Amino acid sequence: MSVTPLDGGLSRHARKCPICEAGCGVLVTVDTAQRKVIEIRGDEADPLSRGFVCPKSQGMKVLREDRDVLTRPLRRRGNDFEEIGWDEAFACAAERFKHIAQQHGADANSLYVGNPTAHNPGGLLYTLSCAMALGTRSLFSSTTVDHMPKVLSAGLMFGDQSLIPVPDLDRTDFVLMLGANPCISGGSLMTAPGMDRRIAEIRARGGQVVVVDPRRTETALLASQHVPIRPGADAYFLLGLLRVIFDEGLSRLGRLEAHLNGVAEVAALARSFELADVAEACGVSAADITALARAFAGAPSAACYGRTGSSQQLFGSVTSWLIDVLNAVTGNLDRPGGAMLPMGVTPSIFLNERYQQGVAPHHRWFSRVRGLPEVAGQLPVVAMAEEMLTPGAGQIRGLLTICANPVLSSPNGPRLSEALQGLDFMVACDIYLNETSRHADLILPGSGHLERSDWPIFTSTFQVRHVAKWVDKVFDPAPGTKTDGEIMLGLAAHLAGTSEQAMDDALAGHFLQGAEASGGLGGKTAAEALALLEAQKGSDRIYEILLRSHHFGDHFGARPEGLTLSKVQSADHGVDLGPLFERLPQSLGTPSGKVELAPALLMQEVPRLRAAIADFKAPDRMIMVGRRQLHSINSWMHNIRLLNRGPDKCTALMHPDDAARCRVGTGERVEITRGDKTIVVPVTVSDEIMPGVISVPHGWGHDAPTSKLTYASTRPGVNSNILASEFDVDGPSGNAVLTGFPVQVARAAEALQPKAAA
Ligand SMILES: Nc1nc2c(c(=O)[nH]1)N[C@H]1C(S)=C(S)[C@@H](COP(=O)(O)OP(=O)(O)OC[C@H]3O[C@@H](n4cnc5c(=O)[nH]c(N)nc54)[C@H](O)[C@@H]3O)O[C@H]1N2
Ligand SMILES: Nc1nc2c(c(=O)[nH]1)N[C@H]1C(S)=C(S)[C@@H](COP(=O)(O)OP(=O)(O)OC[C@H]3O[C@@H](n4cnc5c(=O)[nH]c(N)nc54)[C@H](O)[C@@H]3O)O[C@H]1N2
Ligand code: SF4
Ligand SMILES: [Mo]
Repeated sequence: MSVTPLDGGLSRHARKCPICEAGCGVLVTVDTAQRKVIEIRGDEADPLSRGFVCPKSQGMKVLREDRDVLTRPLRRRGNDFEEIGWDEAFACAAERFKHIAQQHGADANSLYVGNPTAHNPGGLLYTLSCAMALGTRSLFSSTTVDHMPKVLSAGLMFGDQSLIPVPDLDRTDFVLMLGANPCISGGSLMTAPGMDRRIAEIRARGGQVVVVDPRRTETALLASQHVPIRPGADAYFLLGLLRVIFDEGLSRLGRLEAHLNGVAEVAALARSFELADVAEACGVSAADITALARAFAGAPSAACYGRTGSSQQLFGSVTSWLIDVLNAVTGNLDRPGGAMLPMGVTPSIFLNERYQQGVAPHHRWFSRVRGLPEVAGQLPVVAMAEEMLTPGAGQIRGLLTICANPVLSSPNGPRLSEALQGLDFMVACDIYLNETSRHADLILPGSGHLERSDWPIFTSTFQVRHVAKWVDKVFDPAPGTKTDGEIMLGLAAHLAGTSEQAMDDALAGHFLQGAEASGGLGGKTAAEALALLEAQKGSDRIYEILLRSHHFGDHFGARPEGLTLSKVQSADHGVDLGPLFERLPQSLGTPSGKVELAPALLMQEVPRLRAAIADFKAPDRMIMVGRRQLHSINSWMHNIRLLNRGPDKCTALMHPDDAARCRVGTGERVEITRGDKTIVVPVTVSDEIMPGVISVPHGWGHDAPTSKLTYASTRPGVNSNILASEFDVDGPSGNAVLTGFPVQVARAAEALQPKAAA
């Protein structure tokens, strides 16, 4: 097992860090009797992270020491909160949600699933139970401020939203990276911890890494080349690359040639844009685009990869799509060293819909007020406030959040704050009383990260190498506390009016039936397989079902060499199952059975793209982008002094030319204005950002009056999303536009203090 006894009552536990998608292997030394963490360091033996960790790994220790972290359920009492018991909390929540549903219909209750849920197996699984028990279509998640464009384009191109191509980093000769900074972010939709080392390895074997980003990022500094690009203009850049590739006859369809639909259409599309025009729009010269196209197409293998910067923009869906068109037409889709489709040790269980009887898993219904589209069963977060504030049939009156802080993470937080305040009832499953949870009637805090078992529930299908890993809890939950999984299961059971065991069995049964239908039970029935399970309940039982019935599993005895729960549990640092392998055309879910390179829904965006080119060519204002920071994640971890000391981190990066024009220097403040909204932020002057662009990190603005973030509130920063507009969306996916919008920047009047956040 993954525990090593040490002297002095200490023991060392192999774990995975639960903070971000990288999921680095860590060794955690603890004093079990004292329930104290002594040390956390990287696990050299982890096949994916090979010893790498970032400073946030210390979160598992320091969060335990943060007195603001909640441990007991809280119920609103006037402007304050009081502690209550779990049973009372569940009963109250169920009664209020049921009352809303009875009065106004099931859709009047809503659910918002935030980012840390993705690294929290119990939390995510039993949130699905809650969603089923609520029976609402008012489902939201951070996906629509993040990667919904990629989910949509994967669904359209491959017929399965979970088939998101990942660069085969260990074998590639060329990576073209758009709008990603994995050396800080840890990598996203690409589980590849330790990117510094991986980039060095690619370069050491003669390969190239090219980073396309308005900022000379930490990743760009390690890359072979940095290409500054005008924010929001990636689609033009990609069209330029494609134009050169088709004009110069560099396209190679390769193994998948007979399985690609729409090659002629995308060639015609690329040729309908002039290279000089797209070059001017994106700010990358025609000569540079030409050289990059030749290098990409000519490399023995290459992968184009885009992340949040390419997704949270006005043409996020088109950009996400064209990235994989580029991979496909250069023969790099689904080939070693190219952009591959990880099988996953467990299948994707969230955002994983396929076409069913020809019906696409998107645009099946639309939001009530603005008619924004559903994708993957979810409505866009940008519609949430108006659905709560606009009276009429279908108005949202109840909300359950888990691991979410949309008041800071989504556009126009102040309006969302107002909407949350007006709800009939709100429950927040969160460890802090913060900008969002302060609006709740009940706050239900989950116990610490080390008090739950863990496995990569969300990232298994994004790993650059197949690795099975399951880690045990280190501490038993303290008396009177519950894990997020237990909280969501308890809530779901109360909502459904059944026992937790029955609710848990129902979810296990759901996955067993799915496995039976897909042939993963080795000919056994769901009931027979259930009897063979080693884990008797909870999220580990579901892990076992998913593991054993999927590709690498033992199919419940039918393939004895395959993985079982105990085999994975006995591998301290994870089971290395080797490199990615080809999956197409077998895995396609499109009605045609082919890769669709020119989906109609995305081709319809072309006129809009063409019309917008003039705006990009002649920007008359500064353009705003975001910036992730090593020591925090989105809107949280700012309350931890150890991670958030030193100079102010919430600063606007400006190029020296722009700073000179505005007459500001480092440390002085600018007003950044968009329409009737203004924020005031101190400046950091640096030529790492390209001229004309200003970068402000998101997730700050911890000065809400009734939150309890003792340290963070002493250095609150400003909520940059006050300037993001809920009316700015990527049409096909409904994703928020968080990068690449125009703002006005001026030196702040001396008397101005930073403006309050939501
Ligand atoms: N301007 C701008 N805005 C952005 C982005 C951007 O790049 N620019 N990025 C967007 C992206 S990609 C994302 S994913 C979203 C994220 O946005 P959200 O998912 O809405 O929020 P987070 O900031 O991740 O907040 C996580 C919440 O979970 C709580 N929490 C942390 N750990 C646990 C736990 O173990 N259990 C429980 N119960 N609660 C926990 C924290 O206290 C916090 O309240 O932000 C988006 N917003
Ligand atoms: N330390 C830390 N790690 C994190 C997070 C965090 O907040 N902090 N958040 C986690 C989450 S939720 C996610 S989704 C991932 C995100 O992972 P990444 O997407 O790798 O993270 P970012 O650092 O936001 O990288 C986006 C880059 O896009 C650039 N950019 C902005 N606009 C454009 C544009 O229009 N075009 C191009 N080409 N580039 C553009 C930005 O300058 C930035 O460098 O990170 C995760 N990891
Ligand atoms: S990159 Fe940092 S935060 Fe992310 S999993 Fe690794 S150690 Fe944890
Ligand atoms: Mo994200």
